[in-house]
Amino acid sequence: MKIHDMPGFPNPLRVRLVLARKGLLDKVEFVKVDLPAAEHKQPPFLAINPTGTVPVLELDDGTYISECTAITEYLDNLDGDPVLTGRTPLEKAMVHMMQKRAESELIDAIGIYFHHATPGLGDALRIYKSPSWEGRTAWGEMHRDRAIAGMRYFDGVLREHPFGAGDFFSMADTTVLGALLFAFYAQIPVPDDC
Ligand code: GTS
Repeated sequence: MKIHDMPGFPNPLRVRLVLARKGLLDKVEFVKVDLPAAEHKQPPFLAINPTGTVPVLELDDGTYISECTAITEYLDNLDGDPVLTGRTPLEKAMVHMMQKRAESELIDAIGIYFHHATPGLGDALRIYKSPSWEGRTAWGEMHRDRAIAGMRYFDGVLREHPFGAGDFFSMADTTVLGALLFAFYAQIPVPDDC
């Protein structure tokens, strides 16, 4: 298997955490995609993932799987022991729900802020993002507040439970951790009281 990604970036981290948890790190080859140079927006990469994002999992039969959640489900079920996506119907539902909350209220909100209210990844990507970041778009700024609200939400969750979806480390936690790395990059500090 190959993972097309950029080391040290937040969404790639989500899948690298899964690979580590599943003991699969030595089963994959990492292929670096140069995001600041907009390699992921060029035709060769768009042919493997039309949404132009990393990470992408490439299987030995030539199948490409994008979206961290889909990659996680595939990797988690490979050995018939799905520890990250839940074993029972209730666990699966809780992981799905909390992962989605972590995605929309944290990592996606931070991404919108980073790409639309800050210089983001630089000039090569400008045409794919907000044209007026110098004005720090209100839409982008709004998502900073949304991300902070998301941090407060997960702070409350983690005061009640050891992990994001209950009492075991799951895909919801990989999304929260990726989001916190992204928040660090984007300079959105976690509130002191969290
Ligand atoms: N929903 C996607 C997933 O789950 O894989 C999000 C993937 C994503 O946004 N990846 C970022 C990307 O490729 C990389 S990261 O910086 O967020 O880690 N962004 C490229 C772009 O131009 O938006």
